[in-house]
Amino acid sequence: MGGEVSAGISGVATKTYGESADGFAAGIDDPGKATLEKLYVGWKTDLGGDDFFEIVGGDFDYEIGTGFLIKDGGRDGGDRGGFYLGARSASRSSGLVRLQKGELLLEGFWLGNNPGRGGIKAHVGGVNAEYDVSERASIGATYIEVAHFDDPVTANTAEELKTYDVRAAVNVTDRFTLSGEYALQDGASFYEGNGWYLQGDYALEDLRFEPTLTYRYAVVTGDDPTTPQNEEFVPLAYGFTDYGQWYQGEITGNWIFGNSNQKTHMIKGSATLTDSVSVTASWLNFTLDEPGQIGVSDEAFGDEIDVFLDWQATDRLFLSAVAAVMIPGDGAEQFTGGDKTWSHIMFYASVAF
Ligand SMILES: [Ca+2]
Ligand SMILES: [Ca+2]
Repeated sequence: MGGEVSAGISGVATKTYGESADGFAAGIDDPGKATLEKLYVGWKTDLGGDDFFEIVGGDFDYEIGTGFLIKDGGRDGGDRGGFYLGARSASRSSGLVRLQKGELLLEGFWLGNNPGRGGIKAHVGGVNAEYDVSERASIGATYIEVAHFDDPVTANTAEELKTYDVRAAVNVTDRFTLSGEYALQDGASFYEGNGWYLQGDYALEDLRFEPTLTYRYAVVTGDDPTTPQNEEFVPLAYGFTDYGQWYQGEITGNWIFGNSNQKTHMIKGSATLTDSVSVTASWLNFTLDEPGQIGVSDEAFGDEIDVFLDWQATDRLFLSAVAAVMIPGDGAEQFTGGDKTWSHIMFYASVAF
């Protein structure tokens, strides 16, 4: 049986000047670090048509679906700096087997995280299946089990955390796509979290600027402090696959919430102004699922408005500008003890070479 061998290596160096805003580098001035990112070998064999079998081992990128559960295995920020850039995503000491047979994709994975200083190393194992029901509909299901922690205290319960996930996407019409996902967690007679979302996308492709409108409602549960079980959704290794997904809100998603204890409405519009310039604007409304988890009584957390302008200036130069405001609700005011509107303006440049 013939096959094709692949291999890759890459590194990441980041530095934040002054104090890091992520709050995980307290006491460290100018945090920064160079780390190995990808280092893998793989083998893939063609099984005819679009079918293949593939095996990969080492440190590599892996994502499932929209990145709601698994996308980013690499810790950014803390002693490494560069929190917002999120340059690290590869998992460590990992393995993947993948079989595409007709409309069915089957994957088995063993993934290790890449924690920063003081972080805990863990592995998860699981299986993922995706199936194209028709040209217009696809379904997926994933099982993930936390398998190994290097920290005995955390391992005590966390090694029994199990996540069961199902998802589907349907092109209801040529313009309208409905998608959703539901993840249930249990294990150790302790975990009782769940996370889900339902999203509709409406593409006005025949209009000028080809605008797309999106509405999404997402729930990731919080812990009720009056019960011994942990009802908080454990967000695993979610990552960025689009604006608001899965950093929900530039301010709220990056700096406040880690994809748990929130119920979020999002309305998002995006448009392609020219071949190289696009604009995206979103409004997000946040409600706490369990205000008691963060010691407040009001569930209203706030509203956020984000505007993104992206410009592929040349083949190699990509520029982006972000403006965001977060208007805190009563719950956020109780949590922070302040009532000021938070704002954030950011410019981003990336050069590919
Ligand atoms: Ca990362
Ligand atoms: Ca509880």
